[in-house]
Amino acid sequence: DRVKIRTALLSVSDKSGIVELAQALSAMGVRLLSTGGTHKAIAAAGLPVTDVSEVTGFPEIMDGRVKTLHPNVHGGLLAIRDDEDHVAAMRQHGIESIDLAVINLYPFEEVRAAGGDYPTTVENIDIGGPAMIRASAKNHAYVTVLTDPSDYPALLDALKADDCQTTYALRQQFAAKAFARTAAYDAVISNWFAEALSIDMPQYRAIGGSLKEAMRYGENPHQSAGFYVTGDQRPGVATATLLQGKQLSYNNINDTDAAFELVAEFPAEKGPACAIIKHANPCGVATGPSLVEAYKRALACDSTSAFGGIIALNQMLDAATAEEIVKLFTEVIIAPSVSDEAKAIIAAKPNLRLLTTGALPDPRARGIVAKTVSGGLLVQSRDNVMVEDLELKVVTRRAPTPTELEDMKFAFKIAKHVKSNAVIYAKDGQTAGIGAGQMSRVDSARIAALKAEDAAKALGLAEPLTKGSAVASEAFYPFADGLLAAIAAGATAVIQPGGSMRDAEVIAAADEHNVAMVFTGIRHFRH
Ligand code: 93A
Repeated sequence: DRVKIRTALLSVSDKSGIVELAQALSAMGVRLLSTGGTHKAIAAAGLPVTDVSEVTGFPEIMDGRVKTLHPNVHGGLLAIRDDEDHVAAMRQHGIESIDLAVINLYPFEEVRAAGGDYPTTVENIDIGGPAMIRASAKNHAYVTVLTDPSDYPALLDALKADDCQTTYALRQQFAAKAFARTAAYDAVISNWFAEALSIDMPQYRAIGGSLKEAMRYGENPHQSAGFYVTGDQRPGVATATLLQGKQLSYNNINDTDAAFELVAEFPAEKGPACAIIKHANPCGVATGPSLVEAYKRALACDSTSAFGGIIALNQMLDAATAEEIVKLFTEVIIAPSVSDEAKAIIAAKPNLRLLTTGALPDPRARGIVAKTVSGGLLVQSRDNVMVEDLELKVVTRRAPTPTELEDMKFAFKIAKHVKSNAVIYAKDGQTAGIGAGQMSRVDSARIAALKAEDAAKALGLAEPLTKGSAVASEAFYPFADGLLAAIAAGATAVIQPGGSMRDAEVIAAADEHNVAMVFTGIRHFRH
């Protein structure tokens, strides 16, 4: 199963390590073939290298669009070395075997991330590179394919240890990596089209991305994990800059995403907002006259759970807010930006991860979300509905007051980001209690009320903030019991999708308690 490397084709956009690799291969007697730029780099180091156009008998044409797309290259990569017909074809057409292909692709991902214009981005779709990678990987019985400069040392170690030969196992491993690379590359191209054309239909987009980083572990230490980026330029955890602190863990990334997507529901120009997240659910969300007030009000909702949480801010982290945040143990802060003063304050907590994104993502943007199921992926368009865009229908005798209406909308925005069943009490732009992830809506209502009572005790308030609050339910009340639990906690206004068989019963219960209720017509399941 061992194959001796006699001829290698090197064609790389990322030229890091290529000269050193070429040098080592050359020293072992390997004949080097190479494309224009790579050839130049290797030849400049004084190494013997043959231009691939000598192999093809064809110059590179069309600005390099066609340089390696030729039977002499692909025949050399694809030939089955011990098949009589293949060998005869090679002899007849003067095709020579290529045993090693070292290829990395046009930097489509980088050009896209840098905001390259449409024609530049298109020009960076590599055609010949993936073709050679796939040909080599298919023919891994004979051919070794390298697609990642970080694998060069491993290859050289193997060659040096074994008379310039690779084992089948190693070639298989590199082939697997090669197909992962070309699949990821094409997925990113597909994602780019989807974004450029505002497409979220699955039939027009491949699901996937390229590996940004392998993490030390997943949700639990015994699970392995990786962070794949789709290349979407949406400001958020995938494109953020880590200003300080350790690499984010799997759970950090998940929670930080939840936090930032939630706070993005509050545009900066409408005033400061803060969301604190634990285990992908908010434990407090608030707006405020200043950012520090918004933070304090968010924290007040459930300061116990906020310990070790993730904080998302909808505007620049300032010094006053930073001073408050460092008083409590926090895992991650994510914000569009940070002032120099605030940065210095956060620096006193070197383990606190600080991420900046440059901007807030657009909550109305199209996009997709996916989750795995056994043997498959479930994909859907993202929930990009905002309560401001909905026609709210008053269904009770009493209409909400303007203040109640504001609190209703605030609570419903948050309900969208809370695991079902979600019940959120809110008052004056501050969550009073959040009930998340219960199998029964009544339990979520009760838990949220209990949380509000605890908060009132902690804050020394005479009564919980649920008194006179608005309550949001992310899906309809199937029975009046969930609503009655909210009313018992002191809610005077209710926002919910409506659409239950028993809507009439639920409305009657609200009317009986002089509670104002609106239907949104839209639900926000989050399972
Ligand atoms: O333009 S291509 O799609 N057509 C080709 O025939 C081709 N052959 C290699 N791109 C092609 N390549 C790519 O060129 C490789 O994948 C590599 O990224 C790059 C190396 O070019 P150079 O050696 O000229 O820097």
